[in-house]
Amino acid sequence: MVAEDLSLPEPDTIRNLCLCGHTGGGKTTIAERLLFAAGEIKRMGDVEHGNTVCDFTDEEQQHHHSLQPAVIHFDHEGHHVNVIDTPGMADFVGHAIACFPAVETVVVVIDAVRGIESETRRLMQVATERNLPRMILINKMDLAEADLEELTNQIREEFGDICLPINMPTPDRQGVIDVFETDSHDPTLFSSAEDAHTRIVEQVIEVDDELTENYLESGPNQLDPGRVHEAFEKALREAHLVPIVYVSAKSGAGVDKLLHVTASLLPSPLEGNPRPFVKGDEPLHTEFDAAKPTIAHVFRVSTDKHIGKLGVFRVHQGVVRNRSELYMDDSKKPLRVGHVMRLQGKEHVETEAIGPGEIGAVSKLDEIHFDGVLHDGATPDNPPHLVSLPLPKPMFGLAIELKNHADETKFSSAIAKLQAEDPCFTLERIGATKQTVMRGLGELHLRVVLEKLKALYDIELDTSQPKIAYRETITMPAEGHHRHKKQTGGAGQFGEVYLRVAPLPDDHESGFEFVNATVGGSIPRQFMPAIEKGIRQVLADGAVAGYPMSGVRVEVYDGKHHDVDSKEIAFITAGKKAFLEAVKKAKPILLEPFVEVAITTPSDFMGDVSGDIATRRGRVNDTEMKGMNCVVKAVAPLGELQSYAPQLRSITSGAGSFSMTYSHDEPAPGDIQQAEMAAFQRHDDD
Ligand SMILES: Nc1nc2c(ncn2[C@@H]2O[C@H](COP(=O)(O)OP(=O)(O)OP(=O)(O)O)[C@@H](O)[C@H]2O)c(=O)[nH]1
Ligand SMILES: [Mg+2]
Repeated sequence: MVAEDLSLPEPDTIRNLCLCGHTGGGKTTIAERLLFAAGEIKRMGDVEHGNTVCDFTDEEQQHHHSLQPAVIHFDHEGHHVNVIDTPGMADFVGHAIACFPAVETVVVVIDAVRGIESETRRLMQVATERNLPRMILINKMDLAEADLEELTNQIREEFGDICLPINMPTPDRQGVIDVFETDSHDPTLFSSAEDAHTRIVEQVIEVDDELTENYLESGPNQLDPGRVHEAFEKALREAHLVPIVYVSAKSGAGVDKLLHVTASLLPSPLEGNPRPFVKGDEPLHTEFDAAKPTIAHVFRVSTDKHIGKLGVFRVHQGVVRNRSELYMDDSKKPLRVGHVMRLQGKEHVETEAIGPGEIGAVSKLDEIHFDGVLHDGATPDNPPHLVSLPLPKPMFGLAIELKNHADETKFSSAIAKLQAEDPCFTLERIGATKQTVMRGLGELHLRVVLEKLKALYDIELDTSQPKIAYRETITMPAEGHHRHKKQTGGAGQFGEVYLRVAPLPDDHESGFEFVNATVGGSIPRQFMPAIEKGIRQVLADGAVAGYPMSGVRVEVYDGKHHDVDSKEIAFITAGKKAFLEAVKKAKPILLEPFVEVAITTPSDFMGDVSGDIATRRGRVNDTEMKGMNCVVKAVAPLGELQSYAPQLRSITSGAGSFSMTYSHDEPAPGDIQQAEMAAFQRHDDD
């Protein structure tokens, strides 16, 4: 009833897909082509001219790349289709992954000439981990140099035999022939339509025992088409099938079939895998029913030049209505939802409501934030929540300082906005190095942040390479002692502590253990927290080089107190100094962070890339050949990779890319340790 009042699309007619994949594959051009084919735009823009629907920000038009997700929608064959065009560059891949909870199907776009690339692998894997049906779209089939047969084989080799063409390119590359719904005998560019048909039908029916039996008994022509269709959805849901389609966004070849596959075969919200919502500790099963309470997940927040903050959400249950009141997570006060809209790139079309299964946006709600849930009951203790899935951890850092210190307040509010928009961007003050450090996924990521700060907020920053965040630890057991005695006028201060320190194993959970091993009340129990506090101050500020210390077990085994003069402050000082003495005898060292890096490069540059990694104190563990490319996997110190992006570009003529994640800590080189400790000593003596 409600749905009819508001003329919302029925959930079974909705299709939500996310276009993702390595940069340059043509995602934005595909989105443009789909809008054109569906009659939403009269002329196709292109990325080079910066006039596409999806790459609408100044920064995107300047860089000729998508830097943030854009949502578009259109109707086709009676279906309402939402498509999210995501950025493919490794620096912005967090934005792409953040959109996954909003869709039923992840469409991984592969460039027909460049083939499988690093982000292709990463996105295929993340979609699998998140239990999302996948489709592979091979784009640029128009290019004569594209070996479509070889690429199809490589895809099957790398991602498994579950990857099967659902249509086949014609010999002239001007179109495609459906091979799933029809048993065509038309000529194809490679293999044959008959073979492709048999293979995909046999793969699909494997998920349905009865269909398989019928097939074995009476052959393919006796299968009930409705059941085969159901089996297709099941095969997608169970990751038993990843259909491959061939398209040229440029010439339009294969686009009609892509639209048909989207409307008739890809899962609707009702057919997709359910998203993992919870309420408290209980799983929450959402239903795509307009009459049920609202549950909408905010998967993106952006700032629009004209309308301010925009929250983009996917409705998982109920309806988000204009002029209604909704709650955000555990808020106690309702939010007034004033402007509900559908998005078409930068265009916002105001609408009465966004129904179950759909994607929409709200503006002018300051409280809205990334990964939050809009719902319609005040349940501050027990709000519905979507189980958050990990996004890439930002490791690339830049130390920053304001050019103009009067911008301080403006800067904090601008940073808060940028952080709300970008889940992979952080800003932290590092006590050990006394620096403020921005972190992102790569050099370009942070460059775009700096551009935005300048363009939108008129803030300029000086940047430098961040100092490395070393860590202190000890390497052998030792003992320390301190007697703190002070007599100033009236009451004095007295506390005496004997303690032992010992290294903890690397994988110790918190990296610190404090044990009271005193006997006979030499130090009354109530002073133990004071001793621990003194030790923790040293752990935070560093003992030998000014970096945080961890990996230490401390055992206080003896001491003395004084009935009148023993106070908390006396034991804080005694604990601190006894610990410092012990640490200095326990062969302290500095550890530095190591990262695992995966570098994708054309094979010609493999030797140069590996050689360069060795000069950065890195170790190559593995090299894998993938067609014309290879992936070099290595472990290297983070500090040596701080300016790796431009370096790799110059070694590989711009074709190399890399990603990195934290691995472990290792002792820093001896000369660095000595220099850091000497510098700290001087500073400490001042
Ligand atoms: N020949 C040919 N070129 C294409 C096709 N599709 C896209 N291109 C070109 O490929 C380049 C990259 O296209 P985009 O649409 O920006 O690629 P993208 O995947 O959105 O890239 P990112 O936003 O960086 O992730 C542009 O120069 C397009 O004109 C195609 O089907 N054939
Ligand atoms: Mg793009």
